[in-house]
Amino acid sequence: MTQPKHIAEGETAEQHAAFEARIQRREKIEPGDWMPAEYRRQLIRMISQHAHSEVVGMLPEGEWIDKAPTLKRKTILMAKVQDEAGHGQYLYHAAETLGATREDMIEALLTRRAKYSSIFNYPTHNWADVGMIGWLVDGAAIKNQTMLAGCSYGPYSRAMVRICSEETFHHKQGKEMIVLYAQGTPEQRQMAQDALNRWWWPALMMLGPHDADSPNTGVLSQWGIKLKTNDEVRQEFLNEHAPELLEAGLTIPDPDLHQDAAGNWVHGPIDWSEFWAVIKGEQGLGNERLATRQAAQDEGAWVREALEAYMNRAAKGEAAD
Ligand code: FAQ
Repeated sequence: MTQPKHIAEGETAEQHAAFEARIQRREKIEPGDWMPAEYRRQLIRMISQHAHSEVVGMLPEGEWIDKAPTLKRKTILMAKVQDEAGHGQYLYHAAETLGATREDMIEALLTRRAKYSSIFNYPTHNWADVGMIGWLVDGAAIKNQTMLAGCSYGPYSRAMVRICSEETFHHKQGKEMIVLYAQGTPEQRQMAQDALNRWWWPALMMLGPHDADSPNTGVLSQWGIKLKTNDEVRQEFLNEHAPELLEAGLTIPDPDLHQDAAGNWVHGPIDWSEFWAVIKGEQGLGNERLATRQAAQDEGAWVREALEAYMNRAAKGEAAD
């Protein structure tokens, strides 16, 4: 007899019904609680990919730390990049509560078994890209993550609360920087516009395929992991950011952009072939990003070995300095 969808071998319809009832009551699911295997698999997939995104996300902006125009901007950028490393750590820990191991997650990233956000495969060409990442990329991430802060899995939702408060600072510093440049010298205005021209479409894409093409949204919504669909989050992002960018005096690179009768901003067609090519590493910097992560993994091997040796000695009760 074939099992109904999402009921794995060894699971019963009664267990699923009790689990669904907890979701309906908006109870948080905690690590030791019974959960469907598919709920666990989906969470590990999504949380580990989120963790990889934070870690790979350090690379495009990290390149600009030693090129920042002032000490103030350098300090802000260093703090931001360091925050992303911390977010990666919280998220790897959240995935570990579900039984995923760090080694397997890193291996999945490096062998492309796991994805990370398409947005971080785009290059940073000028200093305003740093501001535009803060304004648009953190802006899109916050819309998504504020929603995930209400998700049904306790450790993920709690990690999101802290991450969102830090991302809010990132968003504000990016917006402040771009608004300043948009009102600055002709060269500064051009730099801000170039950055918008390059980051606008990738920022819309990073919120995922349209709902009709999103295979995971159905079950994620059913189990209270996603409280809004990809298109709903994209609409929120668009409604906030389109008028603010226009007010800053910038031109959004979409001739079809308009507001509908209900006041919602409507974008033109998204080039999803670019999105998939960027994810696969056929376009953009995917291969370079993974090579950089592989090098970091190789160069850090001695630290992991030293830690393991220390832990083994400590377990035997041998004193270690
Ligand atoms: N890039 O069925 P759906 C940040 C994949 S953090 C690559 O719609 P789902 C902070 C998706 O994995 C940014 N792949 O998937 C920061 C699936 O493939 P799979 C990351 C993508 O999960 C700021 C397939 O397409 N945020 O920016 C992308 O329901 C500045 C079908 O898609 C998170 O990860 C994409 N953009 O919805 C850091 C938040 N979109 O896995 C530094 C958590 C989709 O089946 C600087 N994740 N795919 O092989 C989520 O909310 C969801 O996973 C979505 C995708 C909304 C990303």
